[in-house]
Amino acid sequence: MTILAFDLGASSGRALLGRLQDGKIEVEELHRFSNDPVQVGDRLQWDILRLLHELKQSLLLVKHRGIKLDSIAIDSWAVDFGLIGENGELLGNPYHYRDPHTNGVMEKLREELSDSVIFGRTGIQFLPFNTIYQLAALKQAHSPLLREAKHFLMIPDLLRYFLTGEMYNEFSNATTTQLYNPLTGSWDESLIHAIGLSPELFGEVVQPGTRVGTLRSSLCAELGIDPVPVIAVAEHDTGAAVAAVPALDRSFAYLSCGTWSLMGTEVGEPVINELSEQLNFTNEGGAYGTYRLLKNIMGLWILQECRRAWERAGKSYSFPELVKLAGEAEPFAAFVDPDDALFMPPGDMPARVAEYCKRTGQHVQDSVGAITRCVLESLALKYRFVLELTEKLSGNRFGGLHMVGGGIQNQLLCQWTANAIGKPVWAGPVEGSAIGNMIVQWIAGGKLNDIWEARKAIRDSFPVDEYEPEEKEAWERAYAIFLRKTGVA
Ligand code: ADP
Ligand code: LRH
Repeated sequence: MTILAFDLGASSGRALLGRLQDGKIEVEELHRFSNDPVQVGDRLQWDILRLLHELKQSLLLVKHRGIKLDSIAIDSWAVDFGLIGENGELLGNPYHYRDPHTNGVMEKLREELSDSVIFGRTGIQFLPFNTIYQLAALKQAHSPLLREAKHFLMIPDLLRYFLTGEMYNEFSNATTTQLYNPLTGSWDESLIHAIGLSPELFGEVVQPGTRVGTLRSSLCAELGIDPVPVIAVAEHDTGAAVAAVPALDRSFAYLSCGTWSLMGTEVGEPVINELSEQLNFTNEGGAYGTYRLLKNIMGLWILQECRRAWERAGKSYSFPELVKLAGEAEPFAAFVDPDDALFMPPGDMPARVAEYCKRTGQHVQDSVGAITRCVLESLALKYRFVLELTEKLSGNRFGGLHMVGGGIQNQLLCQWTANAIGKPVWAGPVEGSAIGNMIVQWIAGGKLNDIWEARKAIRDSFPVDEYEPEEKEAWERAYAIFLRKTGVA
């Protein structure tokens, strides 16, 4: 009984095999590949066909191993999409959410429609790259894509369509568009009209756990494989990651730590009120009637871009090397607000960190260790800030923080997070999204009863590393300086 999870993050994709026996989960990494966006002239786009190629390579690896699959599912980063034309073909490469074509679009639409209308109808935080602003940007630019488009598919919907030939919009990802109304349980036609589009573009929304097709016969013939059922899971990677948090308590705080840091708590229904709007929290849909009351924090993207900048300058560092250098650098020398707009687009991130510090009357040394330390300490301190907001908004006090995702391999960041929040951090599993993808496949296949049984199985199957807070006073003082220097409030 083997299943396959494709988990596509903004920095890398992976195919993992999963097996479940006697309440224990075993995962095996079958294939890992980088996910490299491509700059084409002024546009930043995803190389979607390469991703499809990597999915096919994974299916071939399964075949060569002689493994019979029970089901397959895909999850990926949110908000991005492809448009399908009349003849069923993809129109153009999907834009990357960091493409600058959305610059200024959110601000304009917020003015026209008002925040309380947009947030009240969707419960989704204002982020400049939300799908609604990407589509509005295309509309304003009179994009020929929109003139020809017949179907709107989010990235996993699109790849799933390539694999099965069937088109569905999966719920967890649909909510991240800021065009889905969780109160009516359907696409919000008034918002769709407000950006000048037709609701017909948007298809049937299916819940995580729905069987949405089988590998199409042409693909099976091309690869020489048997048809396999394809399941729609919580196809938003953050939804999948939170489903995999091995919490014992029903009220828990999490940090999904990868390219982005997504921090919040799980709730039974969307929290749409003045405070959540004012704090710009989001209510993303999850599996089995759950919502993620959370906030995006810029995350390890900043470090990924620093690493790329150093690489362009001819100096290559692995993440463990960067962590080591950060550990040797001077503590609390300078702080940035990771969520400053300066850090959103790709570019020379070390220079931007230095620019931010200069602008706020600080100085960061021009060394790899100093810059990495500044970024990681600032992230840990921002986590404290957002955790406190989560407590305020949810009315819960959390005994600690669950961390999942690739970023937990950075043990220094886990320890500094524990230090900053003054509470224990429970780190694991690393492959949260892929495991969350798998448990929905198993629940759909009747192998697990529900998400709580699944969370117990995860807890019993994967190590969780505990980090106790240290150097509390030094971090308390650092937090006060962080707030003062960055103006985070
Ligand atoms: P995404 O799914 O968004 O592509 P991941 O969950 O794979 O991201 O996490 C990627 C991040 O994890 C990297 O940007 C890096 O900061 C961190 N990371 C990965 N491997 C290591 C490692 N060996 N040591 C420290 N940090 C790591
Ligand atoms: C994390 C993530 C996050 C979104 C962003 C676009 O991979 O899905 O939840 O906000 O990518």
